[in-house]
Amino acid sequence: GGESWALCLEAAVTVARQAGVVIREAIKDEKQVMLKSSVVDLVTETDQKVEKFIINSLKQQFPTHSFIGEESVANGQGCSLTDNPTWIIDPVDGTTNFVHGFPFVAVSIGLAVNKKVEVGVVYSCVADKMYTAQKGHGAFCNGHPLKVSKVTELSHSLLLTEMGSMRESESVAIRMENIQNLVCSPCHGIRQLGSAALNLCSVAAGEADAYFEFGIHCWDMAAGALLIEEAGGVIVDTTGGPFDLMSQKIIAANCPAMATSIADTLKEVPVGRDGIQ
Ligand code: LIP
Repeated sequence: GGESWALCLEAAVTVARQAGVVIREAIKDEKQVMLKSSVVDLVTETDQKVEKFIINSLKQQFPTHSFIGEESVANGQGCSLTDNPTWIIDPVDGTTNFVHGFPFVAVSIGLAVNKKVEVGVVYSCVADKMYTAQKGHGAFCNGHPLKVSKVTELSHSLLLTEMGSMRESESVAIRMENIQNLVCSPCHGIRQLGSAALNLCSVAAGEADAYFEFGIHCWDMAAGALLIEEAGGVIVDTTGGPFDLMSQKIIAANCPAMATSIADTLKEVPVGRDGIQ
């Protein structure tokens, strides 16, 4: 029931803050960079160490729960979302930023129950901003309530997106075309800051009006998607249809009209599906 998810929120905040301290210290140091799916898909010892720390800590408190962690999945562990309470964890969202010392990095922790996200925590480590949400209880940053912006016209919007780490020229070409069409639509501007989780927090906070991306993963968006909804925004698929956490794509917007305008403009980039080997 609601009571126990509040305890989970508390546990997630505590562990995210502890993880954030480690990341905030390590961002100043020399990093050993390793590669995952491509030469621009990076991982460091910090990602792996922090993920182990988060999972061990939550497992101790919630031994019956399931876990999906970005680096565990990269190491061959499962990524299947069942109805069992499942923690969906990105230890360092914005690993490329982390490697370069660009200060937009976050810990993202979501808890899905019956495949619906009940708890979401995103900790922006360098800025020391703790974003929290529990389904039905609102979204907050350092305890202050969040509210999406009131802009309804694409022509008045500030948008966020990312190129991601899929660099096959066909897929990059569609991404560039999407950006071109939105810029020419026109919109006020498009930004790419390198952290999907923090992009979602910015839309939840009303600092940007929408965010879209093709090629992200459930751990990048689980927590942030709840923050958007609890701040009064909407999450849909890039086609404008219902959002699917495992679909590797998302439009997060301040209002349905904004989401529709973006969906109508976007051309689909072929992506895979989380949870399929
Ligand atoms: C990354 C994101 C980045 C996005 C990528 C990727 P990671 O997460 O935050 O902004 O474009 O799709 O998922 O690998 O740094 O945790």
